[in-house]
This record gives sequence, C-alpha cells and structure tokens, in this order.
Amino acid sequence: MGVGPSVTVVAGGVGAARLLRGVVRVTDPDLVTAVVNVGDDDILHGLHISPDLDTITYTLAEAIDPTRGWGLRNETWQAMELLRRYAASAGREDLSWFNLGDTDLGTHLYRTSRRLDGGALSEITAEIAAAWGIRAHLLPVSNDPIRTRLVTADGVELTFQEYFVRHHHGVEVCEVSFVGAAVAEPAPGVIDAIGAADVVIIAPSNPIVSIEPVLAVPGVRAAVESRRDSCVAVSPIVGGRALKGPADRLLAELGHEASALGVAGIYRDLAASIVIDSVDTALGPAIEATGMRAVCEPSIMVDIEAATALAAACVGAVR
Ligand code: FO1
Repeated sequence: MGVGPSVTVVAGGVGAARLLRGVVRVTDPDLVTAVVNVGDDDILHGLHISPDLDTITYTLAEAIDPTRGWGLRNETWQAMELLRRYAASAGREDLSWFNLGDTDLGTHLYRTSRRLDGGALSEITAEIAAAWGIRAHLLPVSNDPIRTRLVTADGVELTFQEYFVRHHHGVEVCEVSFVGAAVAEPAPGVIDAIGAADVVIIAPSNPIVSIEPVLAVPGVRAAVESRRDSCVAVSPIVGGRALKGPADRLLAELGHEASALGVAGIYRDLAASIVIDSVDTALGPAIEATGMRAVCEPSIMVDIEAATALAAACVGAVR
C-alpha cells in the first residue's frame, strides 16, 4: 500500500477536479478516492453523459481543456457540425447547444454501449479511468439514476444541462430537487471510502447542485457526519463570489448567504473545519462562532502548485 494518508473527496466538477490534481500529489494516488456527483448526468444526443466524472477523469489525466473546464483539449467538432446540418435540413430541433467534441465522443460511446450491455456506471468509470492511467479511485456516488431538476422563478422546470448550458445558468431558480436520489443506493465502496479515510474533504464544488446531490443518497450524509472530526470543507465562494459557475447566485436564490460564512453554515454538521480564502479572513470569527474551525489559505487554484498547496492545507487541517 502507498505512503501517506488515505483521502476521500466528496466531489462535483471543475473545483473538485482541480483540488484532486493536488490531492494526488500530497499522498499516494492509490489512497485517493473521489465520491462524485451524478446529478448532472443525462442522455443527450442519445448518449449517456456523466459530466462531473468526465471532468475529473480528464483533469487527472492532464487531458482536460483548461479554458472550458470540460471536454478534451485540442478538440474538433465535426460530428456536431453534421448534427446541426441534419437538424437544419429536416427542420428539427437543434440540440447542438450541448456540444460533444469528436474525441470526447469516444468516452460517451463507450459508456453508452457498456450501459446498454448492463454495465454499472462504477465499473465503466473504473475502466475509463484505468485507460487514462489514473490510479485514484473514481466512484459515482450511485449506480442508480439521479437527475438534478431546477424550477425557475417563472415556474419552468429545467434539467440540469438545460439550466447550466442551454440557459447559461442565467435564470433565477426557486427550487432544486434530485429525482431518484431518495431511492438510490450508494455505489459499492462509497460508504467505506468515507468511513475509512484518514481525511475526508468536501471539495470546492457547488454546495447546492454538486455536493448536495451526493449527500442526498441514503447513508452518505450520515457517513460524512460520522467523520466530522476528520472532515474539512473548502469554500467555493471567495470574496462573496463563485470562482466558476452559479454557486453564489444559487446560494442567494435558495436563501443562503453567498459567502464563505454561508457555506460554513451549510457544512457545519459535516466538517469540523472549513478552508476559506485569505480574502475572507475577516469571516473567520463568525465561522468559528458556528463551531467550525476556519483555516485561511489561498483557495484559487491557478496552477498545479496552488492546487497542491491547498490539498496539503486540507490534509493539514485534519492531521
Ligand atoms: N458545458 C457547456 O457550457 N457547454 C457544453 O456544450 C457542454 C458540453 C459538455 C459535454 C460533455 C461534458 O462532460 C460536459 C459538458 N459541458 C458543457 C459541461 C457540463 O455542463 C458541466 O461540466 C457540468 O454539468 C457542471 O459541472
């Protein structure tokens, strides 16, 4: 077995992927497990898409497109062009608002065909990660379908990708739900990975639509709560703003304070510590008043060194 603490990360997409790139450098990758959100998953263009699993896989494989934060670098889009041409010619709805790169298609084709063969998402994820040479263990939180649904202030129900991509998360949300979560089973190894790890980290992912759907799977929230003294959260909100995506707006729209203090309030029962960015140092006393320890560290992972330092700070906050 490897050297260093075992670390389990409760993970969403980009923020979690960037932190994991640091975690695998502060301990042996064989001792790292990511329990990943599948609420963003959907069937699009007839293919089973698992965005957060793919973002983490491609990031750990150093193959992610750094600008987009999803999909592969050096991508081409010929298949999407042809899809647009067919839709236009047939006068049919153009679904190309959700783009799939030509190389990225290989992942979705493999996952979809393996699912049609009856393969479980956790098995397929392990096969894909192994093909990319990734030693960390990537686990979907569940092999059962979970679909994040959002209702806008105008009463329109959106799938997650309609909200995030088609509407560029530019619509006000009044309700979020995770269809299927309440009857989903934790995937094999998920509860053990949380229960046995030396360190549990709640990644700097969106608390509402990335972390919550993971915790909503029966047994997962309780497992994290049972490890509170060994659990540290990382605030995805820096200076009142999300670094990427709609986390600040969703927090405010759903009645939370869009700040590191607001995030601490959400995670108080799950983690004994929360890492906040240095710009939020002034929030430290208020966070500590809620019973959490505030650890002030640079939280903007601009490069691999910053991600590694943040990962080390998370491990240090627990050990
Ligand atoms: N995000 C976009 O903004 N536009 C896209 O066309 C898009 C396509 C896409 C394809 C595969 C994939 O794994 C992710 C993709 N994403 C796209 C990102 C995705 O919507 C987000 O990564 C998550 O769902 C939120 O973290």
